[in-house]
Amino acid sequence: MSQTLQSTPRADSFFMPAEFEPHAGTWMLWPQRPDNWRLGGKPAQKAFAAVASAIAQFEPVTMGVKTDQYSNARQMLPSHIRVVEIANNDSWLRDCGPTFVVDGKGGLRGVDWSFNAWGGLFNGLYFPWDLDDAVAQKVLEIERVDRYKAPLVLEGGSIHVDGEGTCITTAECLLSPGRNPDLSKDGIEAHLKNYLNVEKVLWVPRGVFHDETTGHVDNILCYLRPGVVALTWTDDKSDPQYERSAEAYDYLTSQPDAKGRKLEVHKIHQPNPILITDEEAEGVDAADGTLPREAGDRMAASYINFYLCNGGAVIPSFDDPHDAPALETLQKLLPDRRVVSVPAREILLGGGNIHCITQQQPK
Ligand code: KQY
Repeated sequence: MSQTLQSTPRADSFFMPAEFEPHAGTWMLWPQRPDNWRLGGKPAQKAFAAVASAIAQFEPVTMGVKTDQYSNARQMLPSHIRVVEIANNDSWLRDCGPTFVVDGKGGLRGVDWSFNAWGGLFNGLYFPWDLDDAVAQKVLEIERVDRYKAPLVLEGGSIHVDGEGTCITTAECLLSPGRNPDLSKDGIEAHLKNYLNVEKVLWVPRGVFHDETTGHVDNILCYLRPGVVALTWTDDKSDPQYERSAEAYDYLTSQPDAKGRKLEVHKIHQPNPILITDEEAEGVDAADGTLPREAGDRMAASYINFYLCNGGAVIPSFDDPHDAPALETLQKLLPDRRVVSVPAREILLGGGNIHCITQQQPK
């Protein structure tokens, strides 16, 4: 059974381990909503199935799916991927799922944040989001894991931790008015410290240009190991991403982490600008209250939005000249992992990427 605890992970000596630590498995959700995914989600379903299969080479994968897509998902996914019915509004398990915490002695619990579709009625991406908001609790119940209900609107894609006391987030996202308008920066930081059990929060100013999440950290940078970070980059000073990445680089290289280390920051050049085509835009249903997809809009493409799994790393590719150098550099930076790439344009067209659709359950 799973019960809701009244304390905090910090009070109970539980903490969020880094993604690069061993996993028991990965959670995902199946895409289908036609006002976000073109052609009723069919191309995205193939891309999600490819991501799930790539991860399943390294660790068990569970796919949550709405009732009406159960049969289709079951047939499209190999039998070693577990498929369970979980109602949802869309397919971003990173953001609506739980953040698992451990005690280092075999104990596992989960933090259930409040989810409001990346900004609620202020600038959220769809309405309603009630089914998404219930996903974390359902995952924890399936796993019989006790739950902390955190008094904070937060998505998993807005935090990265090193498992050694440091959390990195962006001010653009966590201080945006659509999430926790009644909390000060100090108040938000106090919740991060209590629910992730970290000592230090690093506030990178902004995320990736035109990111519809209001600048999630998981699209601009990620931890490779303690003290070592990869950052999306462009050498083109006229690109709106240049200033964002440069300020992140300056910030990260000037702030010691919780252990007093100066971060080592590796630049990964972004793909050339990726714009939505006429055909892609035409395939998405218009719906009141959902962010429209317009032809010519630039998507927030970044190789950083990848997923670390047991002995592996699953990296997005975009059919772009920067794909091969990104893969090669990440393979060199992750020598103990097998780096594999999965074509991810169809995931990007939904507004995120491989990291956004996955959530690790630690061992
Ligand atoms: O990037 C993410 N973490 C999620 C993006 C959600 C986009 C919804 N259209």
